[in-house]
Amino acid sequence: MPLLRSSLLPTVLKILKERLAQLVPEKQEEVKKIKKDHGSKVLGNVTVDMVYGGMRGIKGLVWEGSLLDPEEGIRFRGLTIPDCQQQLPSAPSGEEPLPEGLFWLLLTGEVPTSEQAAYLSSEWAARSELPAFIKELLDKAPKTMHPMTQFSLAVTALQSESQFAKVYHEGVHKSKYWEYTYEDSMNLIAKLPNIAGRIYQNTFKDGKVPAISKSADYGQNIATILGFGDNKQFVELMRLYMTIHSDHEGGNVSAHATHLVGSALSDPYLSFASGLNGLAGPLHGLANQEVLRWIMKMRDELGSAEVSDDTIKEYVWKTLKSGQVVPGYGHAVLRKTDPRYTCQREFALKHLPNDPLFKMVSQLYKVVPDVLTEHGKTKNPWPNVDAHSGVLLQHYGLVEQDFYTVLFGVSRSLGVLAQLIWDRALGMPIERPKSVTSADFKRLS
Ligand code: HAX
Repeated sequence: MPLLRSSLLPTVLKILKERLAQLVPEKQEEVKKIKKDHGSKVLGNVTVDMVYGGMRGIKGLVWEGSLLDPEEGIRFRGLTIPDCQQQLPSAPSGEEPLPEGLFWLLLTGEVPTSEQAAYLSSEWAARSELPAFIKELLDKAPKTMHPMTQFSLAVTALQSESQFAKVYHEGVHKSKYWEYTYEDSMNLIAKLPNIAGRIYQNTFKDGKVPAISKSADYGQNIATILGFGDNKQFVELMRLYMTIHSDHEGGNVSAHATHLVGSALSDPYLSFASGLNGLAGPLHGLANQEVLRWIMKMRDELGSAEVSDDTIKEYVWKTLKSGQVVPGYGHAVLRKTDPRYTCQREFALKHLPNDPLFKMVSQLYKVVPDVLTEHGKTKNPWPNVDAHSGVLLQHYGLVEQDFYTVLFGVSRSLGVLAQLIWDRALGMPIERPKSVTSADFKRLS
């Protein structure tokens, strides 16, 4: 789909669903033609190593919103992160892109106008209220329950509000699936700040949840509900954070899990809850919590005064020799520094260059890649997104690292739900790859 600025379209549409209704039949025709013209072409070989190796490199999914290049990093509908920072609308008083603009871009392939992004801000704020039973459920959750477990629980329980599940039960025609997936997705995205805020305030504070403003944007509302709404830099950080964590093509655990569960026509709530459960794993989204924990432990062990590169090097070796991973480093696809890391580093250089923890993260950036290279196992010794996000949150006072993956999850909803809408619009079938036994491999010639 060619990248257009939405303002160049003949009719300036504010309503995302109306724009989608125009795009869906065009895309359905395009896919029909792709299947007719290219359906029997070969995408690659599958070796036994690939099957034992977490299916790395097997092309088996279609994901429209973003594509990950091993060297260059993520592009959202063709736009790099710096492109998004330049081209997507920002708030009147801000510089960073609004996640609303990114969602529009992911869904339509078009850069929205400020007016269209503002329309999404007001849509999400209008749909943001939680049903009373979800509030009660979260209020009754023990404080010892991990925030990601509370998050997944709340999203699963919200399923009882699913319009998709309701109309499916009533016998809706499949051509309408995408419309109800859209409505559920919009409602779910809209309610996530209230869910995240309630989890944060209940688990770490006094349980009083600030109200969302119906006239504020998504990033501002997230900052407000966490208690940092008056800090302009934190608000900007939330807008940037929500934009860059949204999507990372289709094969990562949270994206793939959401897509896979959705393929059984489980509604967006059930599908996204599955994605969240995957994001809660320490090799995936939970790594941002793990990074902070690891750095804090290192600081405790080495003392909080400045430490030399050699001391840090020894500490990294100690982690590796004890059979643990260095969190925040390595990636299944990337082979260079993650541009999501770079963009957060630039934010830190601009707003908090003298923060001691940021200096330590920078020092790790100097030391860790060489150690991992010498260790010789990791295919990518460079930092990923999770190596940097925590230090920014710490700086502004959001110090409870167990909460960090919840923020990642709020952002991830934008990417995986945009794709889920397209999955239903394109009639993607139930996913069912073939499995084999190890004995089958021995019979190969
Ligand atoms: N520290 C130590 N060892 C590492 C490592 C790291 N950071 N990264 C990879 N390795 C090891 C692997 O464990 C593997 O060892 P074994 O052969 O003993 O199993 C070997 O190096 C080869 O792994 P790889 O091919 O380079 O990496 P994978 O594709 O298998 O895994 C991971 C990619 C991201 C899971 C991996 O690099 C890792 O565990 N990193 C640390 C955790 C982390 O930061 N996760 C977040 C990733 C980004 C993300 O999803 N964010 O949400």
